[in-house]
Amino acid sequence: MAVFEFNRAIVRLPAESVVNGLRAGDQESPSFEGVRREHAAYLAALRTAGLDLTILPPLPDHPDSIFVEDPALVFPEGAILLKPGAPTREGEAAHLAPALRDRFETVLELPEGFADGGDVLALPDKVLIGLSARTDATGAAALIRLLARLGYKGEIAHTPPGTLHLKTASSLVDAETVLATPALAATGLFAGYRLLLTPDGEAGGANLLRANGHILASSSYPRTLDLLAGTGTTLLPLETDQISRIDAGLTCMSLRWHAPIGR
Ligand code: CIR
Repeated sequence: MAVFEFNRAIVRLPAESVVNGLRAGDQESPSFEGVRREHAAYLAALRTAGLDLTILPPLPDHPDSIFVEDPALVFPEGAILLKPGAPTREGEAAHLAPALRDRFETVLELPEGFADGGDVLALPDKVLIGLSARTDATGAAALIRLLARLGYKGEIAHTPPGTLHLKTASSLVDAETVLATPALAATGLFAGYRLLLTPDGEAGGANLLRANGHILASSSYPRTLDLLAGTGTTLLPLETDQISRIDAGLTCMSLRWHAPIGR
């Protein structure tokens, strides 16, 4: 499966309420201007990587709604509306549904349980689904059945305690290589893949976005950027200081897929 060749993405502009976004710790809130600046740079980087963007309007009643990756999954074969595991994010999938139905002939819906898109890592040979505080076993099992309808093999993964999402701690770098935190890599999850480990103190750098020949990566983790310099991709370092205050990284702000020419 082609997992980082994309020509389309859906994103959503931040509302001012983004400053109240969920966070597991007691970090200071981001500023709206700061989030807007980081988000704008992110959209520019997606365009640089060759993606055509659909930009949805802000949703003031949903502070975390810029993180469109969590309420849905998209593949060339179809989309899946999920049930985010945080109660305050429950309404977000319904707001994404019209844009997905316009763009995909097949839009499936998770029938039971909870699953966040941030827990779903598509690898070339399978789709990993991390169990977390947001994704439960019922949701993961239901998701595996839906993935099979789209032609994908889903597999459950166990994420270390305290990890928000599977993709907080791991990312696909190329068809054979995964970047992961040492704690997640130690679970043996990525057997068969070449592993790059985030350096000490840089676990936050594990979330990056490979898109075509580009990698969008956080500029807060210089040694992780050094590791990626040898990957033959064009690095696009982005500031994440503001969004990281509400536990967000670079994958979560877009839904990306490869659409056939003309669609
Ligand atoms: C949340 O806790 O749901 C948001 N503040 C951050 C979501 C980040 N999503 C992601 O990494 N996929």
